[in-house]
Amino acid sequence: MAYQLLRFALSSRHPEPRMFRQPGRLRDTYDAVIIGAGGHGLASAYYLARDHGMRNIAVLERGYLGGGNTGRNTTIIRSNYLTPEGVAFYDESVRLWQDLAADFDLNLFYSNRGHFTLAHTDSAVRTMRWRAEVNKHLGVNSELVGPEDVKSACPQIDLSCGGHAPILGALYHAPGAIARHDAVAWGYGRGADQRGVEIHQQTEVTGIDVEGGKVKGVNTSRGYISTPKVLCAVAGFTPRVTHMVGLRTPIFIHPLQAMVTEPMKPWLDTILVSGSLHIYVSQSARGELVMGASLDPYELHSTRSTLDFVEGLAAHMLDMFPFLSHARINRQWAGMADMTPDFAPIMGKTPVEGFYLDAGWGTWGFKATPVCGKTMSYTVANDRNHPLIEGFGLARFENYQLTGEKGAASVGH
Ligand code: PYC
Repeated sequence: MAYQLLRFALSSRHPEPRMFRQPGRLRDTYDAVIIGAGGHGLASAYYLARDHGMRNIAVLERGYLGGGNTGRNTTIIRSNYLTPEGVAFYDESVRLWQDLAADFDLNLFYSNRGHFTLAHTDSAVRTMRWRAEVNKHLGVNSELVGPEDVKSACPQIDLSCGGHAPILGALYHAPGAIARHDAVAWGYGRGADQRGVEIHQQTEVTGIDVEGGKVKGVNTSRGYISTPKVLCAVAGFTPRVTHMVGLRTPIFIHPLQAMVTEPMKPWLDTILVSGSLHIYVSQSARGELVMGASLDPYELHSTRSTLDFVEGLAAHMLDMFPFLSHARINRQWAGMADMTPDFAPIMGKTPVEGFYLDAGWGTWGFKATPVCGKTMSYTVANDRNHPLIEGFGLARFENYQLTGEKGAASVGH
């Protein structure tokens, strides 16, 4: 049996269909170029083709599809934000997430878990109450709950957190979910490809041609392309691309690390977040505990991992779950987060005609993948900002009209 299986696997008579084509040569001209084949870039390409009939599009990726922050995050999906703009935007994303597997005909392992943001201080309880009220006002299912509700959802937790950070309450957000992150990029990539979009991996954008304040084309490691529209969706690399068109943004890049344990039997049904202990954790379909913490506290363009991070996060995990003291860490990794001063993204049109930004995704970008695709495709196709992204324009930093979401970041950064 094993031999037959091996023969079948190695035989060229039953080739596995590829998820997407590998287009050959770059064309000389496209109606739009998207820089970045991560979730956001591919989702924008997918909806441009599906909803706006724009198919002559190239997605250019310096590395490989989904190899940036799309494949490096901890897959949390939620809409329990603090500002009305944020709540409406992420709520639409949660709605889109729920139909995505059917749209793609691909299992995304979307799993609705419920999401607890733990409060260990009186002021954290106040913030959770505030978020719950804003959420409820906008029709989003969030409520302030007590420590006993946390214990009943997660009996393994030590509510005293080692005696030094007792849990006083939590913001409970029933729609909180997780999904398989790579599959999201594959689903959008395949859907875009089937509609005629070309995805060119290993193709670096080296410059953007702007004349008279308008985009004319892009220089790439494989030649020049003429195009009137360029969408920049390159989380972690945004300043390098905006520099090419002479735009300044207030984005700073910080590494964000994560790690997983060895697989274990399912025991953690919910998503738990603790701002004071700097932890977010869920258990994946494979049984691994997927964990992250705060940003590294320095600016750095690097995806290297550190022992410091494992030690700090493991110590805080043991405050909550002492029984994990023998759990082994299987992998750790890092991504690069585009941090903005108000912890909200930067989206939409820019002062350079034909240059659109989907940036500033800090530590909150994965959950927004579908709604970014929807709103950025609308914005690029119509050359008009989608109403849901009005609060996220670049000009807000000059007009002092910030969209302050720091209180809704998963942990204190
Ligand atoms: O904003 O939900 C979030 C998040 C999870 C991990 C990092 N940020």
